[in-house]
Amino acid sequence: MTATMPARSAAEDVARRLLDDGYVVVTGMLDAGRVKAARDDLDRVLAMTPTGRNLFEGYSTQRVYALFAKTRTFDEAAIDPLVLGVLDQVLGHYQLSAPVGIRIGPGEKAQILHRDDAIYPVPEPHPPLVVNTMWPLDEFTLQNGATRFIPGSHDWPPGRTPTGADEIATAVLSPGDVMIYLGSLWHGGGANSTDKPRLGVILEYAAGWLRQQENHCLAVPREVVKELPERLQELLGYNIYPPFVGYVDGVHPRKVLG
Ligand SMILES: O=C(O)CCC(=O)C(=O)O
Repeated sequence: MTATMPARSAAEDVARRLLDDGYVVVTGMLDAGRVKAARDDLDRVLAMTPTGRNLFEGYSTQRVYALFAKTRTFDEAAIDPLVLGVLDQVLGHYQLSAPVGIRIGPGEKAQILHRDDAIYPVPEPHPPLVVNTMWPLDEFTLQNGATRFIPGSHDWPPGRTPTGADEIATAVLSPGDVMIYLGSLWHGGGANSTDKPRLGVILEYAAGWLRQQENHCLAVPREVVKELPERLQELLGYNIYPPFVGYVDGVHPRKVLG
């Protein structure tokens, strides 16, 4: 059982729990209507989405990349005030890095445990660089591929790696919850031994001075971006890291949106 906090919690309290434990689960973030709308729309997208190309993606798992080009159902979640309040405290200046819908299919094996921030060649220990959010759209259970993670592993000394199954916890979550976890927390998708897929969406954020994992300025058509809330435009990359990292022809990138 994973300890939880309610959606009415103060961002400072959620951020403290995140920094202390490496993860925090907040309940009641999406109501049933929003969960259903997101599921239905992602089902439409998933009907056109191939399965993974390697063990990390999972050969029985589908991944919806370029998420904000394909569905409008996570626009609000991406700029949820509580989530952004937590990110303000933990990352300071940040952007969306990897927003991905992940449907783990029946028979999928457990994904290798990893740290999301390990893709950046920054020597350890370092301040938080990456914060991920997992939004389950199905019940996440031990059997159907709930995210696995190692509590406290965000604080491990440099070079320590996972050693055994006994240290791994399972994120048993319900649709409407969000699990927020540091990029330094060891985690991975679970094995799905049921006959039904498990759907969740990760919205991963990274410090504003890093390169985003997905190049949203190319992945999301500009005509689509123009219609989005300004904060979401900024998070997709139409922003600068002060004083001017990310400029376009000498000006702020929001100017290209007109
Ligand atoms: O699907 C999950 O539960 C986690 C997936 C994950 O960590 C990843 O693909 O990087």
